[in-house]
Amino acid sequence: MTILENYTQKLFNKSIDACNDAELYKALLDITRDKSRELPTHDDKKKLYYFSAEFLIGKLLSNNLLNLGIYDEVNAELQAHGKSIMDIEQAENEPSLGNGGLGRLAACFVDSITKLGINGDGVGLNYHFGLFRQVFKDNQQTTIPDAWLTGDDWTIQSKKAYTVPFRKFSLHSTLYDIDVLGYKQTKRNRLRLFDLDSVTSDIIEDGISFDKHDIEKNLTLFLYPDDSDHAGEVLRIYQQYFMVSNGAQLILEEAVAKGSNLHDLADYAVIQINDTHPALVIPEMIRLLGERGIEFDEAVEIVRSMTAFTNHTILAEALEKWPVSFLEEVIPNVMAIIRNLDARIKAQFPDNDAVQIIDQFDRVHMAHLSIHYGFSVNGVAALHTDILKKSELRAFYEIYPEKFNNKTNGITFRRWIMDANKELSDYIDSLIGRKWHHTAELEGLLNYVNDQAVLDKLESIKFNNKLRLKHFLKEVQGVDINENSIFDIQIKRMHEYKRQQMNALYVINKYLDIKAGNIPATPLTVFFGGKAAPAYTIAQDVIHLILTLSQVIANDPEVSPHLQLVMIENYNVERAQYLIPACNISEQISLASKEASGTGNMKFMLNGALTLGTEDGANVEIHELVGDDNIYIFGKHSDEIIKLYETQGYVARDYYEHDAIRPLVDFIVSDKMLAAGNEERLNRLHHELISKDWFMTLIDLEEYIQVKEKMLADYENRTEWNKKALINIAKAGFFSSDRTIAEYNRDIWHLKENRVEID
Ligand code: OAK
Repeated sequence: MTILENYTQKLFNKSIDACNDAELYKALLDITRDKSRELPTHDDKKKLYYFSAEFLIGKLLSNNLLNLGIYDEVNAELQAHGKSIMDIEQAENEPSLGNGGLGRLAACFVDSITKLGINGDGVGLNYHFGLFRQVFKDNQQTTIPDAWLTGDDWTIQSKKAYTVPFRKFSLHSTLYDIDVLGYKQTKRNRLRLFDLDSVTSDIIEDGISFDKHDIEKNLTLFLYPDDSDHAGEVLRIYQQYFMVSNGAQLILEEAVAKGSNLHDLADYAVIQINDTHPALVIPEMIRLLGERGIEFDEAVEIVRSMTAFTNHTILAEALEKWPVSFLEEVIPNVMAIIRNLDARIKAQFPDNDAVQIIDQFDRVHMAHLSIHYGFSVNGVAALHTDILKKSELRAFYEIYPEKFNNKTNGITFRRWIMDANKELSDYIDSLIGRKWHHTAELEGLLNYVNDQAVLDKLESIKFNNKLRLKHFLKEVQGVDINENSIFDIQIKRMHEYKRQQMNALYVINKYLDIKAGNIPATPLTVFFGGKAAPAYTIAQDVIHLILTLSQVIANDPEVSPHLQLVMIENYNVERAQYLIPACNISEQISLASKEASGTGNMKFMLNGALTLGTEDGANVEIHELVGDDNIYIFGKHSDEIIKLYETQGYVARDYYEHDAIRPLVDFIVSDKMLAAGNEERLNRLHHELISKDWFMTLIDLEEYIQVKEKMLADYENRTEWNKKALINIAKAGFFSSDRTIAEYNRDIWHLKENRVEID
């Protein structure tokens, strides 16, 4: 009897043939969990704790089968019974533990940490309903709870539990672990997700609103609960402190168990904080060391020597600042420690306002706390780190140049090509062997750049992935797409700086162009996907624009054979895994200086899409790697943009007056659009673009249209296009998160790498 039959018999008393997909999923889940548990956890003396509010891990079944090295075997067995892993995986709920880039990066990182054989766990929260599930209604985003925890998931309750003291009460935590497997490794790590037994969905009212005051019942309900009022902000502080206090207690318990006397804690643990959500771990660890008899000054130095901080954004609204009074209300003991830490900085740098922890408005700057009381600060792409040093964090760079370092982001190739694009992955194996599974070295593919058969095969794989996406979208969203069109894709959180609105203006331009009789050589399908924060009105308006425009185009028989606009509902990791392998044009069009890195850009490149982008984030490094001929770059450079912000030199209306721009912007409030859409939303967006346009959509619009047109024309020479695609794949190796993690380890963590390489 095979292992799978063994489990189906044991669980359901059925043969494989007699099981439905949900039963097979359950059997495979149990097999995978049992096999993972047979692997010991890492046990080196020193350990990394990666603290993050988000871990956007995606579905785990295929990924874990792959990492265990049994994917092909299981796949073959299922196929022999007429079953498919892809169908079975539909029974798995995607964990809703993240929002965007920072969370997906954390997921790639724990994969790579384990692949490199590093002793390191992720520390976070077990959100019962995660971010939210996005549902479109009347061409607008609505939000419902994402009930992903069913019992048949990957979380396993641990015996560890701690007490977290707040001002008004204490809470007792429960810990859930999710095993993290490294590709063909012999040891595992874990995600340690803290939770509270008393949390209940009973207090959810309609949609995702709930009683924000009932902390015992709401603490781990949602990721990023609405913080537009006082109760919401205070709840965020409760969540963050609950996460870090539990995490810090876990660190101390594990270190002491391995023989630490606490004075030497930094020999046992290093903490990486993923942006500032976990920054309270600094005062909390100092507090806990104090309780255990360590003097304050020494505790400060211990914590400083073991805490490193990663910055993921320069957007002011995302740089957390908590009013002192809120922290006082929730965690006065911790606030007392922050005051002390602040006083030291005020004494040391009395005239340097830019570096204070508590500012003149009595707000605590979490990034400033993290920089002063950590030993490392890193940005996530070369340009981003440069901007931190030169402008955003310049005052800190002048004090602590040695703390600053760059770690350009990366992605795990296991999920983003081997799993998401198995046909391409297998084809690459047939060309250059399997070594790249471990090294990410793909440059051997360059030998095939003039091999027509290889180029044709790449195109046929792309076509198959388009078909796969077509079937998936038909099933999950009921839309029909044209597999013979060019796929142009922009998938990421909805935000003005990412400029989905600029892409929508391009679509309007194309629509009007087709109406004027200019029929494209090849039809074009433009895809968007992304969630908008519920309190972010303009982002909701942009979703509304896209959905309404999509309807207008679909209902126009002159245009719809040549142009289609699709907004993917509830964009998530699973959907990304279908979209990215099918893509021709990767939209990376943020306002230069604003996208810290981007990681979607890397996934698209690895799957043979060409980038249409600004010189922003990691696009700059992609450009350097592939050269001018294999990327489509447009737009103003970051230094010009930064200057425009400093001098308030951008006036949207000046651009709006251009003949090429005005009709596009005005189309938003045309009769056709108003007939299909919501007047208030469309008018607001129109007004916003003309009179504010904080993220300078219009400044780059004309060049964007020109370069995109050039790209579409270039697509008509398929051999040349496929060459560019091949070069992009071949140059993507640098963006493996194994490389990124090796750099973090070399420069920051200094942990043993116990990787084994079997294939
Ligand atoms: C989320 C919340 C607060 C601060 C930052 C984020 C975030 O997701 N930032 C994104 O991080 C990614 C990983 O480093 C970057 O690739 C994105 O550019 C950045 O927006």
